[in-house]
Amino acid sequence: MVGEMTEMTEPPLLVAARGGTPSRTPVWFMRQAGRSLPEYRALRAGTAMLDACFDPEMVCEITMQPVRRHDVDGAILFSDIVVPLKAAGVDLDIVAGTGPVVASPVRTRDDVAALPELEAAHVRPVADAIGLLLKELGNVPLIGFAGAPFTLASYLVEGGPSRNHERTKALMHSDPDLWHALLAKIADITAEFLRVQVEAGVKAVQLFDSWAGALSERDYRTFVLPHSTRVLESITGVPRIHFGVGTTELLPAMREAGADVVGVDWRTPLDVAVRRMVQAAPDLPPPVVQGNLDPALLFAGIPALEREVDRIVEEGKVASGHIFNLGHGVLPDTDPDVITKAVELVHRSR
Ligand code: 1CP
Repeated sequence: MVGEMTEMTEPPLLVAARGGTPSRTPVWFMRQAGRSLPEYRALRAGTAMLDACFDPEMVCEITMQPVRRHDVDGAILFSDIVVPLKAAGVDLDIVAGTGPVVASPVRTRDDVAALPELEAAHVRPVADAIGLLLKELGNVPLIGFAGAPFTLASYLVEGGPSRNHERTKALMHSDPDLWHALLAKIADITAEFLRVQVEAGVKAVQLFDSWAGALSERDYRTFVLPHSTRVLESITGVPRIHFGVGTTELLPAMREAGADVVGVDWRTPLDVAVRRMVQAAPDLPPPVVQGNLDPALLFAGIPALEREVDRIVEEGKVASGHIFNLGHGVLPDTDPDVITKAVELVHRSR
């Protein structure tokens, strides 16, 4: 009886994440909070991004805004991948229009040795925000997240956003020992940040390795996979989503890292993505996938959007479960009403 009750009320996102059959296709959008919404811009006016991330009431309100508007099946915690670095004491800022900028890039043995450790107390405001959110969200699951070691290393080594990640790749290949020491330290920070979020009550976590697609599969396996694996394996009790952009070649390896759900960008059709992962691991059931509408399609008009949603839902059927999402984050100029419409279309599709 208790089991039946739990089954009945388990949110579609969590049912899909464990490979069950949800009552409707669950959908949420990466960067649904804090990008395209006028109510977000109004609330954030006059507050620096990182100050907002350490203000529990503001984090709670910004996280709730897209949930109220769009009827999405998941809430993504409003934060940023550099929050745990900042909290631990790394001198960095998020510059509007640019992104994270690190005051002293990390490139030498001394720089790596000087990287601080993250303690739970450093990110207490994030845990407090999660506490507030659990009271507001009802049955909608809260998704916590962190940046994966490679993507965070890229910001630390380059000193900011980078197109080619040349200093990062140079460090990786010229001094592998130093590289692994750096990634091990970041993995500790990431694992602790996720542990705090799970303990505070998030119902799923996503590891964002946004820039992993810049790597060959060989380099990914040698220099990144062991560290992302350690992070994902440290998380127990909630589903783990593993996402990157441009990762067509990396999907089997990203699954191997210990993901319950593999995020797929818009370049690879979901059925092709699933087939690749099944071929690489024929003894496992097909994976659960998340994705993969091209964020630009939210500008293409409703008929085109509807066709794409139907195609993606259909292609997702070969997976063990499908959480609908974009293939990357919501673009800043997206019309919020189109996002609401996309959610409706996903929920209506079958
Ligand atoms: O839905 C949400 O918006 C939730 C909050 C969220 C998330 C999940 C933010 C707020 N950032 C992130 C993750 C994040 N941050 C990623 C991984 C996801 C992705 O690939 O999009 C990355 C790579 C970052 C780094 C970052 N932070 C960038 C990208 C820079 C680059 O290298 O191109 C930027 C612009 C930021 C700042 C940022 N983060 C979030 C917001 C709302 C903003 C803009 C703040 C401002 O400029 O005032």
